[in-house]
Amino acid sequence: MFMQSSFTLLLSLLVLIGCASAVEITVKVDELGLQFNPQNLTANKGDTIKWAMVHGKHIIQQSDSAGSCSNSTQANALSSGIIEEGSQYIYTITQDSGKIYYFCAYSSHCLLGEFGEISIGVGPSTVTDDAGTTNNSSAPHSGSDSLKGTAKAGIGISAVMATVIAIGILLIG
Ligand SMILES: [Cu+2]
Repeated sequence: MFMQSSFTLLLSLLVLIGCASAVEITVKVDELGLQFNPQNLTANKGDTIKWAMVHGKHIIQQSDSAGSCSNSTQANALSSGIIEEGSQYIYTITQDSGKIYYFCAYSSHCLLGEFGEISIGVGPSTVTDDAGTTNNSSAPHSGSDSLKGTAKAGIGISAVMATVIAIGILLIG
């Protein structure tokens, strides 16, 4: 009886981890100048992207190509309207794959380098902390930001799995 319920508990935990994989990814806007940090990130369906306006006001606007400062021609293109300093814009990824290119449509921000892109369904989601800090704050422009974040996510999931398996073995044993 005890063994059976322990095993059920273990299975439930494993299922729970599998389902609870959607994450929130924080992009800091205009923290170190007119740019998104991280600029390039990896996400998966169900994840939420949270753009946090650190300084100034900005508009998150989808485009149709990398680095473009022109609005996307898609009917349902992502478009935040003006988001004030200290506020956030949250968007949930609804597609399984592909890319979302975006830029800041406020004033001439995009021409000054404020654009970014989201790659969907190509690997683990980029990991950021609550404040949106990546592990590589000394090089916010570099593409290695998202790589480090991705590696961290993999280690995090492995650690959780190992812990659950260890608890399961203890309960069953
Ligand atoms: Cu802007």
